[in-house]
Amino acid sequence: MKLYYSPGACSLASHIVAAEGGLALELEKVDLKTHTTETGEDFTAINPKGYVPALRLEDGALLTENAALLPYVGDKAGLMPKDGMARYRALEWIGFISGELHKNFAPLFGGGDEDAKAKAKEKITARLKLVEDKLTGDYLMGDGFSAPDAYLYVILRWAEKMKIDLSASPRLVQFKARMDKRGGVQKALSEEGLA
Ligand SMILES: N[C@@H](CCC(=O)N[C@@H](CS)C(=O)NCC(=O)O)C(=O)O
Repeated sequence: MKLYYSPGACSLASHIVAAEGGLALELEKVDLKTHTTETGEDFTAINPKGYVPALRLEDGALLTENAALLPYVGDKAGLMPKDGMARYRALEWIGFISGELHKNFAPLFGGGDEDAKAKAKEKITARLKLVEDKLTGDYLMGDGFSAPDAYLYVILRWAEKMKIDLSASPRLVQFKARMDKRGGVQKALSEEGLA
């Protein structure tokens, strides 16, 4: 499998899951400004959506969208609940993180005006508090790490970078510190040149 990624972007989540599961993963960095990959390919010819993550599968097909990659890589890594209600809960987390957290960073990363940025920060803070209230174990699905945790971790890295106030969410702060120490997280960060 080959992951098209940009350092620290949402593609880091699937990268972490693969690293945590010990999966062999080829990496190709994408410059999101020029839409060129590190081997000089036109990324829009590879993925017409123009954004990461994109995963080249063993059969040559391309899979996109965090909501598809995280369960896919998670299943291969044994880090996604296989069936029953737990699987739907994990998908519920991935959907929430994608639609309600990730998307709200757009004004902060995309050069929105000050008002839009302040509103986005307010929304993200409130939605992270919802996660805080549900986080009763060490990880989103309880005591063990699973694929949605990697996505939440990426969001918390962004929140830190954007100086989003997490004082009302101490369990999330502890979760981030717990994730920072995991071997797969450190491996993925180092492979992306972030540690
Ligand atoms: N709907 C996509 C969104 C992915 C996304 O927002 N990717 C960002 C990096 S975190 C990106 O590549 N942005 C560059 C662009 O949109 O041109 C998904 O969930 O996979």
